[in-house]
Amino acid sequence: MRPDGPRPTIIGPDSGPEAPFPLRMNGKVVSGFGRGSKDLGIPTANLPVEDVPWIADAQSGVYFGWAGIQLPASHPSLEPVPSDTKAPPPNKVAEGWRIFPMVMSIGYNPFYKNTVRSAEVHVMHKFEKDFYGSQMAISILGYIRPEYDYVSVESLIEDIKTDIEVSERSLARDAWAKRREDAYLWGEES
Ligand code: ADP
Ligand code: RBF
Ligand code: MG
Repeated sequence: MRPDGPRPTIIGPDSGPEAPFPLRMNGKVVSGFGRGSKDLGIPTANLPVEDVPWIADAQSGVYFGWAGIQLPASHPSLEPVPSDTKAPPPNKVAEGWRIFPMVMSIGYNPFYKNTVRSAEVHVMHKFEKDFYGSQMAISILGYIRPEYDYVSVESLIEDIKTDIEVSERSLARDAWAKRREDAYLWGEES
């Protein structure tokens, strides 16, 4: 159960992410349990975990970092980006790649008692439409907290909203913001 008391408001040192981060994974967005948007009002893009070498050893919990998504040419959220944008570079922007801050959970959703480990990413951006099947690449830069069971769905939602704020604040620092220039985020293997 979630412990009482205040939570840290920022994660990690100002100098930037520390080992074992960044942890990276990519894949095509798949269907999840169908309750992120319905129960919580917080959609999560689920990624397959089968081929991620580090995932079995990763601590279950809430993480944050940057996400690259390749949106299809028909996607209504595919706004033009300024031509001097470095991340992604112009040729990758033309291929539909965009970068956003993200917060995610890796684990078993103890509130819902899942039996399989999942990796699900909430992207801090308002999308006009789903992007199931899109290629997504993420760079995880820090660990926020363990996953808890909660007394109510409202208290789970409240903690996720705090996770979003903590992530945005943490990523806003220069050494953390710079990590959006990681080529892994626009589909280049590393
Ligand atoms: P599922 O259980 O299938 O994962 P969700 O209710 O969690 O369903 O919704 C997730 C889907 O919503 C994602 O796969 C994606 O296509 C879409 N989506 C829309 N906005 C977002 C967002 N900001 N972050 C993550 N996914 C989003
Ligand atoms: N589920 C839990 O059972 N306990 C948690 O502490 C928890 N924290 C989460 C934090 C974030 C930032 C996100 C995006 C999800 C979290 N979830 C947690 C998962 C949530 O239950 C799940 O996204 C929905 O059930 C949809 O699959
Ligand atoms: Mg989901």
